Amino acid sequence: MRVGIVMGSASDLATVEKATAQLDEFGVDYEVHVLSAHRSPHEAADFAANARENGIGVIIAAAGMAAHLAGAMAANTTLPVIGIPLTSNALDGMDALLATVQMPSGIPVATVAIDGAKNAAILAVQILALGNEELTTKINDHRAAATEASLAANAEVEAKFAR
Ligand code: RP5
Repeated sequence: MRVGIVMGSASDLATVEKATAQLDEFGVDYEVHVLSAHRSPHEAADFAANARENGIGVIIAAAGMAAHLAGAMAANTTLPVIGIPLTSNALDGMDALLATVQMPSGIPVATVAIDGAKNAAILAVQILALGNEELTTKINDHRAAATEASLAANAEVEAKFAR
């Protein structure tokens, strides 16, 4: 199954590419689209409604400002939807964070941090890894590497301040 990635504007691409880079690292297939809850609402709804039959297992939706894209995806599919609220000039991403995270009961969006594209990709892979041994191994190896890097940093800092 692929990850379906949508963003509200081509101006969101630089952040979204942190997610695609992470998916490339895992060797997980994806497709990427610019679809807007406000500028192309019908196309966005069609994408979500047809995603499952088009082989998509998880949707990642990135948007800034009045960020309704992830919610619009979730409204039109029962696939898991991960929302990435994006920073914008006026409110530093708080606008998008609240718009993405505050979904009404019954229509969930798993919201990652503001600009948290890398975590969105990791979470998408964790979801796809359910029932997929090869991906489970990759995600566990990735976690082990993060632990190793953190412990190595700890050793370095402890050594620097050792008395
Ligand atoms: C949102 O509005 C997009 O996701 C983008 O983050 C923001 C600004 O879009 P542009 O005016 O740069 O196209 O819908």
